[in-house]
Amino acid sequence: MNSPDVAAASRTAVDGYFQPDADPGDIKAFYAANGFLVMERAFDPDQVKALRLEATDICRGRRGAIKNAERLSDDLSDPEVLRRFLCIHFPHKASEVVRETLFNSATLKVLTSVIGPNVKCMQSMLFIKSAGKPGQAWHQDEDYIPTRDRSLTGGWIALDDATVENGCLWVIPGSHRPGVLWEQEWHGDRRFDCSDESVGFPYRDEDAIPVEVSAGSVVFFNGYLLHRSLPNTAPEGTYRRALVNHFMSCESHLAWGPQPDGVSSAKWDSRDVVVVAGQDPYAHRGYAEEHEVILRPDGRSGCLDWGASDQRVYRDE
Ligand SMILES: O=C(O)CCC(=O)C(=O)O
Repeated sequence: MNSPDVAAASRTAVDGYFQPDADPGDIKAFYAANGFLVMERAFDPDQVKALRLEATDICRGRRGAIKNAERLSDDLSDPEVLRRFLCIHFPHKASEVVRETLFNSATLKVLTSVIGPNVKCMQSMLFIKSAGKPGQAWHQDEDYIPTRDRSLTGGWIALDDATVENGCLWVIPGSHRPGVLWEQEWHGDRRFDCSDESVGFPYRDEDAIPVEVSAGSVVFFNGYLLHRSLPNTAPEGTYRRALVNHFMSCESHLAWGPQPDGVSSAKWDSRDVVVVAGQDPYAHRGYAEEHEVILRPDGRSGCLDWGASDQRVYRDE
């Protein structure tokens, strides 16, 4: 990867790398065609530094307990702590520093351009992904977080420069357009974590492009876009940290999380959301806390607890 400044100067909006002063119409047009874009310099170096420090404090349990995580001794060094984590879900519920990222101005500019004026957030994920940690196989986020209007949008904030070597995102441009959720199955591939892999789609791995970005950039991607990440193969002691926030339109119901007893699928609307822009037409329903901060398993031992119904065997077993 080029140095961040050289890379930023040599790119144009044509390849999907935008600056915070970009025209909202250009943002919307590129995203509609490709299903992703990069907003460079959305967060400045001081904000990135603060988020990295916060990430370490979250992993140490200093922002409250993390479900499924062992209690760690204060004697452990930061690298020893970070090495134990791949991904923590819902850090915005524990950390004000993380929660503030939902309201980042460059982020809101993109979200209101590609979703509409009314936007809510339902999820955040903090990826530490230290050297040797796995990636995530091909998937579409709407398989996990369904919206009614295909408005699901990930905002992937790079806390380190993300490169092919350390496991950046890969996307298949335009793969969101058919609006099909492809079948999923267990991959049996040690390069990837416990989540299933999307299969049967009409694209090849060669159609994918790596989205290398410098720290402080945000990769936005549509919930139907096929994307994956590969393992971090960078030297020991390095990280590919990213904070991913997920957003959708306020107009859509959110049938996600524990379905309340006696509520039909059509009426199911999780209220564990944060409105980040505009108006929420369902504000009169109030808001709730349904999810807790939880560690995501990164290997076979945890896969069965993560919703796998079958026996998960790796290809080399
Ligand atoms: O950061 C990664 O390695 C994977 C992130 C991802 O696939 C997602 O947020 O949907």
